[in-house]
Amino acid sequence: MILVKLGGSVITDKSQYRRFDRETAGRLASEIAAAGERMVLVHGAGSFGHILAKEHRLHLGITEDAQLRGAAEVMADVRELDLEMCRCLVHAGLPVVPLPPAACAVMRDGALERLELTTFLRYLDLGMVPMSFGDVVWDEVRGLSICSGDQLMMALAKELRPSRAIFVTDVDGVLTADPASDPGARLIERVDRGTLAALPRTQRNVDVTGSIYAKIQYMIDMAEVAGECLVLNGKVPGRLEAALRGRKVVSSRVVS
Ligand code: IP8
Repeated sequence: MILVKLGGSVITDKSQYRRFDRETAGRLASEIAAAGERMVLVHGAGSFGHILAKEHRLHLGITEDAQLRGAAEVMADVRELDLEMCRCLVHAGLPVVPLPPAACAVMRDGALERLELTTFLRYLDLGMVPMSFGDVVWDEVRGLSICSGDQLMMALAKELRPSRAIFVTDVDGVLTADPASDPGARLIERVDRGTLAALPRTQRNVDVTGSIYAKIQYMIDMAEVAGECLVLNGKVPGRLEAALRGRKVVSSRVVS
């Protein structure tokens, strides 16, 4: 079984509110369908989630009623993105089933406390492809929290023990620097805890679900429970499909 996260940076234009990248998403859907593997999918929120979530400070918990309206807007937006992604996958011939975290997860002080895995397994066993996504979820302490696609990946990997976990992003993998400010940024082919400590602390957009360092930390933890953990560039045609088929591609391999 393979776990795949389609990052928000690859299926949306993160600089423009609610801008879906239909061309890339459609091509990735075809690559996923062509690989024909048993899979669970997760996608990020990109510009359908992070911009408004930050504006309404949803990542800090609920302290005023007005935030509830903001939360509802974000939830509606990420569901629209999910619907777009589902349509691309169905069009490519994949029997995808959307599983929104707000209906099958519980958070505790920002951490993903519980995820209803039975639901994922039932659809997976039926031959369908469960797909979840970054969402706003009920939190026992904060009222509401942001549940990221990375938190979902970790929870799914712990239980499902995938042979491979693939993070699809808009760069070749984990780089030595931010390519937007440093054209000399190089790909790090093997990422471990030491790599994380050595990375420079400068970056462009810090999401409501944390920096690139937090994301790499999740991947390193995931490498303990997945056979192999890869980060690759979904903007380059063919890379995801090749990786799904077990071929060697330009990517970072994350190890624990
Ligand atoms: O894009 C964030 O999920 P991510 C979810 O996987 C929201 O970090 C609602 C911003």
